[in-house]
Amino acid sequence: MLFNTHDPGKFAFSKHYYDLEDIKALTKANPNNLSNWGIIGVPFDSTSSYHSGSRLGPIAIREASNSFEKYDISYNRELITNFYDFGDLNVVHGNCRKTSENLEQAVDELLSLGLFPIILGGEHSISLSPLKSLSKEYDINDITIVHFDAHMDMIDTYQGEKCSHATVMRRIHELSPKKIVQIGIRSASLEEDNYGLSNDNIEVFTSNYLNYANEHVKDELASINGPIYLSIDLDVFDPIYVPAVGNPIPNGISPNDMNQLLGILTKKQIIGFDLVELSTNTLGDRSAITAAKIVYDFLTLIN
Ligand SMILES: [Mn+2]
Repeated sequence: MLFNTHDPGKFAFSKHYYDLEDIKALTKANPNNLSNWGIIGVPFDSTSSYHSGSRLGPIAIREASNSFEKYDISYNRELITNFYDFGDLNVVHGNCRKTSENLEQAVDELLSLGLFPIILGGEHSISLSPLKSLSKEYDINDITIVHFDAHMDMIDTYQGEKCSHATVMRRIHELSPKKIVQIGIRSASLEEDNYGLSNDNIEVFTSNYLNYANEHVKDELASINGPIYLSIDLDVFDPIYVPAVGNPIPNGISPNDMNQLLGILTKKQIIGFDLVELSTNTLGDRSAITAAKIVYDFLTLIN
């Protein structure tokens, strides 16, 4: 089966494809063009520890995407980026490692087509696989991870598991990236805080810091050189905007904060992007619409 996925519908404005060779020919003609993207949903939530339900995240995001116009008046831009929605990964519920292996293979296939990955969660454990895939094409020591989250996700083992939504940034840090920049953090264990403080290549901006000293974050993002992997846990938002997440925490960032920072990041060399932890079974709810808008804004701005 293609990408080991099934098809629950497409993200709005996804290009149709009839033949993978057509996609390859198109991306080969523009080898340095960072505007060719492939979407894969990962409906996996087996390591969720509070609100489960993010297995329905990809379907809720796609459904909400149909509420937007192709032209974005606030950016004065049309969504013209070339992207293909390949449906949802066939996950192995209850098995984080096997699901991660399936996802790594699927992202390998995306990269071989010349497409950069957009991964829709699912919970946060899914972020490790795209980075493992990308590190086969890029030097991992050159990649900066920009991580929006209420939580550091730097625990070594959580509930006895190395593969978990709560340990994913620790696993990514162990791959030796250039730097991990964490934005919106307002929940961590002492172990995680100490780990962050004892590693020079982990930069943590707490939620208060973001709210009251926004220029520091903007300057940090503007100064990044080289490839960037972007991981957005939707719990980075204040629950007033995005309540339907696995682990909501008060005092988060606003959609306006995200717009400003996305505007800076999309001028950089982003090579992969994931959006995780949407946990809703209500079509069209505000959390799903905010999630879909981030993907839509990303695709509008990245080209
Ligand atoms: Mn989180």
